[in-house]
Amino acid sequence: MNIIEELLQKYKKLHFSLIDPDRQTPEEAGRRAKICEGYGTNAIMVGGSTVKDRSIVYDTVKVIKESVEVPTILFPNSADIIPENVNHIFFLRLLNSKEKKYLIDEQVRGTPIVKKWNIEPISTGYIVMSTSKRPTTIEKNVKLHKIQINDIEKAVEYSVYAETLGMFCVYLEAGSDAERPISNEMLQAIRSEISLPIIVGGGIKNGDMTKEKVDAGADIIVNGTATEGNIKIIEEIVKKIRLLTSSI
Ligand code: 1GP
Repeated sequence: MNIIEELLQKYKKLHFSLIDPDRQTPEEAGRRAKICEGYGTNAIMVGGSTVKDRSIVYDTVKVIKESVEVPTILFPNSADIIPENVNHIFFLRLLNSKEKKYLIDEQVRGTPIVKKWNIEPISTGYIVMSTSKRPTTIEKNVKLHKIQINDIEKAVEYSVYAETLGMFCVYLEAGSDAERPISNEMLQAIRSEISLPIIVGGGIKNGDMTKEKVDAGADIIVNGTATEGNIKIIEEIVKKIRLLTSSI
């Protein structure tokens, strides 16, 4: 069992807090991770679309691991930032990327590093949705086969592809600080076609949105922006997830 299977078995639905090493000192990252852990988050993800400096990632992972007991999982944007001190990595393939780099090249470069340091890879079909007028950072940085908010069939196709390929989970990404998260209709359609764990992130701003996504089929909710600002939202969101899980 990988770390996410273990957590899902124990808690049924999960919350992950994403910390971008570029946005604060490692000490501050550790402090924020500890607050999120206090609210009941199940794992700390470390990563961001722009971080390039591997040593910052190393230091951030180090302080977070010293600060919290929940697992720390790397959420990389390239093979260059994989540090040897992380125990788990989202081994991502950005399925709707037009760039070979995000489909295979970074993964091939990352494999020997992951092997050498014995980092647990979590094979993830990463699907980036375009839900909002204002393009998100990832939409600006990667050439995508666009999946608009109503392109339900396309989103289902990519998700079923991930399952067919034998990936462990799909991560449905609306982009950091998206104006809107992925739609409930799209999520329900994907849920009805695949049995993989579904991670949903981007633009989830409160408990009500969280309930909608969990009801529509999400297994894991990710918050990033909230860790940098109104961190209290994470308390509300985790409480909602726990409440929903208690009735499963
Ligand atoms: C981004 O899905 C994450 O990769 C989190 O998004 O910053 O909108 O919470 P937010």
